[in-house]
Amino acid sequence: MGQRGSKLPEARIVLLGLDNAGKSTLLYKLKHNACVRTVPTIGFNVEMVEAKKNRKNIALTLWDVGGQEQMRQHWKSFHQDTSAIVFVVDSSDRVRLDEARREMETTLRSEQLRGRPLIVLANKQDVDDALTVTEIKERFNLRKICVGRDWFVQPCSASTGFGIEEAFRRVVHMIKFPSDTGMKDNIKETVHNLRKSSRY
Ligand code: G3D
Ligand code: MG
Repeated sequence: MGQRGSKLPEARIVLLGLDNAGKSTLLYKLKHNACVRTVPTIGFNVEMVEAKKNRKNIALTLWDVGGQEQMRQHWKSFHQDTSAIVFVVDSSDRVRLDEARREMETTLRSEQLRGRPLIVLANKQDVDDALTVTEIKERFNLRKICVGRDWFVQPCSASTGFGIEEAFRRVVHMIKFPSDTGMKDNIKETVHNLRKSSRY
């Protein structure tokens, strides 16, 4: 397994979803248990959190990738060595649900993400009339598009913290570690490649 400065087995988790879905709010809620005022993410944020899997400590590297249209072409740069995909949906935004579904479908077609577990976070459940988990499962046709991988939909609110711990317990439970040989220390490498391939 990959070992970084922390000397813990490490798994890379990628947070994807449209801009405004709540990815950065979620990341900082999880990392600092704080409600951080976010600005649209230009590029990405990355944080490491520790967790326990099978009674062993592990480190999760969480990549929060900007969701604006011009950033989505770079999402695939984050696919390599990813142990699980967390796709954040703004459940209160019915207008952009189809756009979110299309982006999720594109993501799931990635060869590098084949068989990786998918955790869909039905975020913003604190908003009145937010789509329910059942509605999201149906609108995204998850049963069909997730054939061949484990998947789960977790209702949550990144603002209030509702459902966040459960979501990440689920992520830890579902992740698969890359094989020893396939694992690279790729924070530096990914940053380097992204700088090369984009303007930010
Ligand atoms: P992104 O990183 O996916 O682009 P952000 O999204 O984390 O920047 O959040 C976008 C906006 O949604 C922010 O509001 C943030 O406070 C809000 N938000 C995130 N999660 C929730 C949630 O669970 N419930 C509610 N009600 N709002 C949420 P602003 O107003 O700063 O743009
Ligand atoms: Mg963001």
